[in-house]
Amino acid sequence: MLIVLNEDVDIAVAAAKAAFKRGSEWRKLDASARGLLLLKLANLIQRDVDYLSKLESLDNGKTVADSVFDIGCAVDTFRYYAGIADKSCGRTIPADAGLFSMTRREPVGVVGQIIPWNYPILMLAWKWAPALAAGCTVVLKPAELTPLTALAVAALAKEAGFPKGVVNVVPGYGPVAGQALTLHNDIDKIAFTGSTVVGRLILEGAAKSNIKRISLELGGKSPLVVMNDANIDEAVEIAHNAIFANHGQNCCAGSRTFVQAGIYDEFVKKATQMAQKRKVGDPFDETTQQGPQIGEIHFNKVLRLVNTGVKEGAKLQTGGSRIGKEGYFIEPTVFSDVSDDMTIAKEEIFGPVQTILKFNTLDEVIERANNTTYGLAAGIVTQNINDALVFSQAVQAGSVWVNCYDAVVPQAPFGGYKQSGIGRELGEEAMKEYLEVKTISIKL
Ligand code: TAP
Repeated sequence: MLIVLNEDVDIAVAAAKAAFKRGSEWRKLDASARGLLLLKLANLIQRDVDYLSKLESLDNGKTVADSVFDIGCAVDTFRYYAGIADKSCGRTIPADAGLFSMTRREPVGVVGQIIPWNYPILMLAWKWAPALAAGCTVVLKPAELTPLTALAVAALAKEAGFPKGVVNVVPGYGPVAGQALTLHNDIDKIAFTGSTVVGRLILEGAAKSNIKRISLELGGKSPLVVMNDANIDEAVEIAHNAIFANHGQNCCAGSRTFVQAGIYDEFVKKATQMAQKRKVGDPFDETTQQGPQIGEIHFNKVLRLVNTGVKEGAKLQTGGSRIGKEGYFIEPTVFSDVSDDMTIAKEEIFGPVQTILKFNTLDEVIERANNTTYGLAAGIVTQNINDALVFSQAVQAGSVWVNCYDAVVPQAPFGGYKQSGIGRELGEEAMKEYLEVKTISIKL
């Protein structure tokens, strides 16, 4: 049933607007005091990790161990932004015409934040921490499939002492609550993570309303390149985790595994064996590595793409089917003999499906790696620093990992080239996404 939530959105936006008003308790706080509030929130999340991780797994289906890991990353993110809240400096500028010119960085204002279901608490942290450090107020719409931990963390924000109206959560459906935020004239910026299709709608909404600022973190079809000189066991493990982590429901998943011809057959054999060992089942069982996919629609999409892979001639090495009759469990799946024109090499599957492609030279693989509308991440496994640097410079991706994958940390920016997004999350770059630059010039 669709519940019309525009009224709720209006109430939340009005609260956020009032909290942002000049002279409000929030606006009067020193930047360092905002940092202290973020630190308190981080500590409260850490205090409640047991409860929050179980709630996250109940809602999302990821293993409790994965939830605990995500929450640790969320805590680190809040702590990082707590530390830089009061380090956002302007400049003095050697301006013409005898002017004394300087810049100030000021919060954008009321921010609408729309997040997906794959990392609920972590995406919340990536959105709230830089926005609040910058001095904005926020209205968050969590994914309708996973709203529970956002509500629990909002209660912790209250306990931490954030003033009334600074932090707001409005659960609701995307085309209703999400769209209402996107079109709202009192929202100064939307930060969005999710599909490229909805990212486009967000841009349209901004254009149709008040030209609000936009940052987008969208999909990917990220290449992971394994060179002949790689330690094959390490490479197989890196590639396995790059695609199977979080059930493959990961925007920067290494979803095109390019392996050089000299080690291709051995790599496929070992990758298949590793996938077969992956334990799928109850997320609350400590030995489980992979729980169910998020829901029926997504589960069917993954299986449909697997069938397309078979029909288009890729070689199914293992997996490819549902496990059991209940729940949305999918066998860890490995395809070899995948070519660039196949649907499974082009479309984001967002599931536990590894596609292994063969290449001969570095120049060839760079060309093929870049032959996509996406550009979120890329990786290379090699012992040759030259090859690693040539690839890192040539590949069109916001993050490049050498001899590792998915190494995302709060200090370093993350985001997409091309249709994988606009703007950056994490690091100082993310805070800039929530700040306007004001130039003040004084005639001397
Ligand atoms: P989206 O549909 O993009 O959902 C992401 C968020 O946007 C959710 O909160 C969603 O609300 C909301 N939304 C949906 N329609 C909207 C609209 N018209 N206006 C404003 N907000 C709207 O992604 P999904 O359905 O969760 O997954 C679809 C595909 O997106 C996946 O298969 C995957 O390829 C990709 N995806 C990418 C990422 C990342 S991290 N880049 C994350 C998740 C999914 P609801 O709660 O109602 O859906």
